[in-house]
Amino acid sequence: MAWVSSAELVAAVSEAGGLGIIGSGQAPGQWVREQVRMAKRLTNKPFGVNVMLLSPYVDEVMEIILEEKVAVVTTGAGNPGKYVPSLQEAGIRVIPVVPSVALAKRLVRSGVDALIAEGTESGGHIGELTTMVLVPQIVDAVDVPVIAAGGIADGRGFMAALALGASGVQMGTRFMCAEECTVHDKVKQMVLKAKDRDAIVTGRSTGHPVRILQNKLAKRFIEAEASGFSPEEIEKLGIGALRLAMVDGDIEMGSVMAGQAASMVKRIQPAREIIEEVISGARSVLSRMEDEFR
Ligand code: TUI
Repeated sequence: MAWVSSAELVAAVSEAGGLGIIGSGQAPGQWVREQVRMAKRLTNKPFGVNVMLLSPYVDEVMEIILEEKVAVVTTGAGNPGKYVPSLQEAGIRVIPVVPSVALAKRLVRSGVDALIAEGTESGGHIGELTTMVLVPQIVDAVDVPVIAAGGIADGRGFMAALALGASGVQMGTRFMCAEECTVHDKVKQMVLKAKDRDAIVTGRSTGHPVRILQNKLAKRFIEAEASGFSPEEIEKLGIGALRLAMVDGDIEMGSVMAGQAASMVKRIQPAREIIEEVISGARSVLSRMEDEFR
């Protein structure tokens, strides 16, 4: 959620009973420090930072997280094993995103506190497996809490994740249309208009598949891949494109990373209302299930 999940949204989510996570993406350390400090001013509740392990700034971002004593670190796009001991010595909980059982097992051996099992329904950089098959397999393979992510946007998805054995859920796309989310309004409008098949995968040939909403940039990616461009040339198309969409509001040539659940997002509303709707939706599922099994 780089350029999407910043201090205002993070504080609102944590204030409402969730755990807000700052998306640090490829931002320099100083930006991360400012966001952490702003979140601390806006809430006394715990929050986290997501570290994107392909970022050129990963080491300085980790240093700043240690200095600022953030409560929780989640990681994406790689194996965070070498950072686990120093984070944990500082009392920081480490919760990596994993796309496979093999990486889940390896990271549990390195002592992580929990895992996020993220299915291919998610936005941004994705793995191959769906949430439906990934979550139960990781739950069976490890003895730490598993948080489900990918395609979860309401109380039904939340309850489905619990049914698969998850201890909680991570939701990104649904919060793109939170009032407190500082993403450009054109991006929010694009998410609201998205249909079921609009969140497509680009860049498979590069080894870094990325799910984005259909636009001119997505078409360029598809054409470049079909005409046999090299992985380096294809990756070049994406450089700077995330910021271009999320901050500058260029929804044609920018990379509007969003998950398949984009089409389930119906309105702009406060983060607190999103969380309350998910919980009340989950309660309705539970009472319907109880009736069905009586
Ligand atoms: O990281 C994400 N989502 C992201 S990162 C990102 S920036 C980016 N842009 C272009 C190319 C690559 C990254 C945009 N969205 N989600 C968490 C996530 N992590 N999804 C999948 C993974 C993952 C993949 C491979 C985690 C670990 C992994 O390990 C490989 C290994 O080293 O064993």
